[in-house]
Order: sequence, then structure tokens, then C-alpha cells
Amino acid sequence: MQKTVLITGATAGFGQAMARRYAAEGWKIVITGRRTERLEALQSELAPAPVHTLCFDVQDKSAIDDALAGLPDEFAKIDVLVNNAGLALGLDPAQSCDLDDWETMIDTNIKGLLYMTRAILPGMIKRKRGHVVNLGSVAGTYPYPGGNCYGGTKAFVNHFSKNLIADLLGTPIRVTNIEPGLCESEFSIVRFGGDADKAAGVYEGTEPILPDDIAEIVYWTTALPPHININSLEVMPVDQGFSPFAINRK
Ligand code: NDP
Ligand code: 8X3
Repeated sequence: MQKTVLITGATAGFGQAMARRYAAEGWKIVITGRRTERLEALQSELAPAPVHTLCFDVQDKSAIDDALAGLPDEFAKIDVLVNNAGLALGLDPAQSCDLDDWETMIDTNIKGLLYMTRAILPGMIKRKRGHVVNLGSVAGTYPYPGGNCYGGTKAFVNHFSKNLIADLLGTPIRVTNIEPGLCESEFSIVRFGGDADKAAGVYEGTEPILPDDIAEIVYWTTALPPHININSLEVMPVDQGFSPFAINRK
């Protein structure tokens, strides 16, 4: 039976790479994002693979509900939901950063993920099959200066994913939280308000993880035998490590 994956945030980075990966495996794919032209370009690129595009903002609950209600029958039975749409805005300290940026991160990374999950889970349970893959981050586990609200949203994703596993015990539905570290995509360009040079500096002199690497990992978690659930998977490039605690000395 041909399976269906719905990927949020498929207009760039990880989501776009995942669409290509699932298309290569012969899945039906629903790609979402706010940029229609990119969704259509990806659909054309992947043709003749069965791809359906849905343009909506994950912050908008009724837009999500309308978009999902309008899914054609052949794309409506979602086997895998990848809650990938998300963003970081800024790297300023909590005491001086923009409160609107915090709200956007919360509305996108937390509330958008909740809306999508709540809309799609009942169908999965009814069909007795499904897998929710969430994009968390190392930022949800390890603090760093300027990570404040972004890290907080990803800590939410981590804990919510595990609580979903608790609620879904006794069903065949799987839940996985992928927690990447340094990965080159449009992520840093968005974080720095479109400053591509500043974003490039984040990866300078390193070999970061690339969107295709994350797509491979996500696909692998969903292709495992159905009795196996990868609860969480933390992944960093070899060029990334840890620092000791920072100490303020008088
Ligand atoms: P990109 O910026 O390359 O892609 C982000 C995607 O999210 C885009 O397709 C964008 O689509 C979509 N998106 C953002 N906001 C919204 C919204 N309000 N509604 C709908 N779609 C939205 O980033 P990545 O691919 O790197 O990031 C994907 C996920 O992985 C994010 O959740 C991020 O936090 C997480 N992550 C990224 C890491 C990294 O270093 N790159 C590391 C760890 C986690 P559009 O603009 O068209 O709406
Ligand atoms: C993205 C990784 O370290 O920039 O989630 O927060 S990091």
C-alpha cells in the first residue's frame, strides 16, 4: 500500500529535503508552507510523484483545519506527520530581545505543532497506523546565550513528544523527536532577519549537517519495523561539541 506523508515547512531546508527523500521511496506527499511558488516549484520538480500542496501559516488554526478538510481523498489518510515548520528569531539576550519574536516562535514552534498534531492524530488512531515526527533541537536540551525562547519552544517539543507517547500507549501510533544541532539551511538567514553574510558565519570553517542528512534520519525512523519507536534522536556534526560551564569572575 502506498503510504502518505505530510511535511510542514517543505519550502526550504529540512522539509524540502524530506519531500525529495519520501518521493524517492514512492510515497504520496503533502507539502506545506507559506510560500506558494516554492511549493509549486517542488511539486513540479518531483513530478510525476504524487504531491499535493497546501499553503497555510501553521500559526492559524482555522487555516490548518480548512486546508486539511480540503485534502483530496487520495492524500487524506496521513501515515506520517512531520512537524518540521519552525524558526528561531534573533539571538539577543532575554532582557533586550524583541517580545514579538518570542510570540512568533511560540505561535509557530509550539502552537502550530500542537494544532497540526491535534488535527491529524484522531485519523491515525482510527486507521490504526501513524507516526508523528517532531523537529526539536539540541537547543531544547542545552542552554546557550540568546537561545532563551527558541530553546524553550524546543524543550516544549521534547516534553510534549514524550507525553504523546504516554497518551498513545496501547495504540500503534509512533512519536519521534529529532533533535539536531548545527545544520546549514535557511534557518540562520531567518534567525538574522535575512542577513545571509551573518548566517554564513555560523557555519564558516565547519562541516555542518545538511538538510539531506536530516531527511535520511527522519525517513529511517519512519521506515523501521512498526514495533520500534525511536523516542528521540539527538544529532550533531562531528565539528560540534560542548563547552564547560561559563563562570563570571569578579
Ligand atoms: P528553514 O528556515 O530552512 O525552513 C523552515 C521551514 O519552516 C520553511 O519551509 C518555512 O516555510 C516553514 N515555516 C516557518 N514558519 C512557518 C509558519 N508560520 N507557517 C508555515 N510554515 C512555516 O529551516 P530548517 O529546515 O533548518 O528548520 C526546520 C525545523 O528544524 C525547524 O523547526 C527548526 O527549528 C528545526 N531545527 C533546525 C536546525 C538548524 O540548525 N537548521 C537545528 C535544529 C532544529 P515558509 O517560510 O514558506 O512558510
Ligand atoms: C537549531 C540549532 O544550536 O542554533 O535548533 O539552536 S541551534
